[in-house]
Formats: sequence, C-alpha cells, structure tokens
Amino acid sequence: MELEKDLQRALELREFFIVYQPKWNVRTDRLVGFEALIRWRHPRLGVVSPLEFIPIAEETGLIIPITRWMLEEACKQSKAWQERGIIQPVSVNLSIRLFQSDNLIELVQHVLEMANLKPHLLELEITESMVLHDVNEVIRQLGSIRALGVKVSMDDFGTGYSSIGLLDRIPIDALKLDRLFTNDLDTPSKRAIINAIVLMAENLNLDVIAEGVENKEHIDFLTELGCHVMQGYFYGKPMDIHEIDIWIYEHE
Ligand code: G
Ligand code: G
Ligand code: MN
Ligand code: NA
Repeated sequence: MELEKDLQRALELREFFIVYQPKWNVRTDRLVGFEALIRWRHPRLGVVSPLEFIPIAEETGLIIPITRWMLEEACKQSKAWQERGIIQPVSVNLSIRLFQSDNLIELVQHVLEMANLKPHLLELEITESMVLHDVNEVIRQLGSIRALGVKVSMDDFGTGYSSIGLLDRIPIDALKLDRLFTNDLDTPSKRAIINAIVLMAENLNLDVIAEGVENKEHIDFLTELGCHVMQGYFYGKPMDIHEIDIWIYEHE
C-alpha cells in the first residue's frame, strides 16, 4: 500500500512532528502538563491524521520506532521547558505493541536517562482495550513503569471495552474521561454517570482529566461534578512547537 511504503521512510525523512495540547487545573487555575500528539507531514498529501497512519504503524510494527521517537522528543521537550523554568510533565500515547515488544521498561528508562529528565515529568497514556488484551502482562509492566516514577493514565476512559472491574488492579494514576462524555453532559443521566466515575476515582485515589472541553458550559458541568483537570480546545488545541511557545508565554 502506498501510505505504508511512505510510512516506512517517514522517520528517516523527518516527516513527523509533534503537537502539544495543554492540560489545565481549573481549581488552581494553573497549567498541569501537556499531551504530545504525533502528526505526519506527507510530501504530497499534506498533514495526515494519526487516525489514518497509527493503525498502519501498529500492523507493520513501525509503531515501535515511532513511539521511541515520540518518547525521546517529548522527554527532550519537557527538559527544554524545565530549563526555562516551565516544569511540566508531558504525556505520550502508547500502543499495545509496546507492551508486547518485551523491553518497554528499558526503553522508558533509557529515554529518561538520555534526556536527563526526572521520571515524574513523563506520563504514558494507555487505553482500556490494551489492558484487556493481556491483563496480567500489562499490569506487570505498568507496575514496573510506575516503580520508575513515571505516571500512567487511562485514556478514552468509558468508551471502549470496559475495564471497570479491574480498575483496582491496574496500576495507574489517572483516568481521562473520553470527550464523548464532555460533549453529552446536558442530560441528568449522563451527569449521573460522570458523577459516579469521579466518586469511584476518588476512592481509588485516581485523578480525573476531562477531555474535549470546548466551552464554559462544559467547564461548569464538570467542575460541579468534581472534575477539575481539563483538556480541550477551550484551553488550547494541539499546537506545534512555535504555537505552543506563544501559548505558554500568554498563559504563564
Ligand atoms: O491528535 P488527534 O486527535 O488527531 O489523534 C487522533 C488519535 O491518534 C488519538 O486517539 C490519539 O490518541 C492518537 N495518537 C496521537 N498521537 C499518537 C502517538 O504518538 N501514538 C499513538 N499510539 N497514538 C497517537
Ligand atoms: O485519544 P486521545 O485522547 O489521545 O486523542 C486526543 C485528540 O483529541 C487530539 O489529537 C485532539 O485532536 C483531539 N481533541 C483535543 N481536544 C479536543 C476538543 O476540545 N474537541 C475535540 N473535538 N477534539 C479534541
Ligand atoms: Mn491521549
Ligand atoms: Na482520549
């Protein structure tokens, strides 16, 4: 396939770049981190969405070197910000293939050392379906990752296959409420679900981050339901390195 062939060379041709999206705590009114998201500047097609090429990268195994590159760049970026007094964690999305590659922990340790970054400034985002794929193995590896001091969050929570019965066994730090919840808060029954998730998270000592926060109404509903950390277009869209520096300048 055309895209697959191009993807093979995209890393060496330096066609990938990273956009960063801020995470904001409304209670303290402070920035609390960034999510790193990959983009591919294809020479003919323009910017290709990860929705299109990540599945190909997962099938071909290219996701391993791509994620390694993401981890390296995200750690370097967090370190660069730190040197300017902006001390913020950066999160990177993982694929199940990383857990099957057998040296995820060494990889994470290695990128932290290369960037000379403190482990608590790196966060990894996983999804429920990844855990369910091989429960015991993923739990074991997440335990080792967290033992390094690296944070782990469960992305897209509440949409995929449910891992709710396992939540007390999965070693994570936070739940990221999928943006479908945020966009559907105007019925009492939907709010009841969020309310229950937030209470459960509190009792399990997990932070909750709402995704897809686009307007003041979202913020009001979520705050009322006890969710205080937000990510979404209201605070900032995923921005390239030049845009994000301007954003930081305007928000610090
Ligand atoms: O950034 P955007 O909304 O276009 O991302 C679409 C999807 O691609 C999201 O589910 C996001 O988690 C995923 N994604 C973005 N960057 C990465 C990445 O570096 N690695 C993986 N595995 N997924 C990513
Ligand atoms: O699956 P994951 O949560 O990693 O996907 C993150 C993606 O969600 C980002 O790539 C970004 O493009 C998208 N996103 C971020 N904030 C918003 C938002 O406020 N509204 C919508 N519709 N999409 C968002
Ligand atoms: Mn994510
Ligand atoms: Na998500």
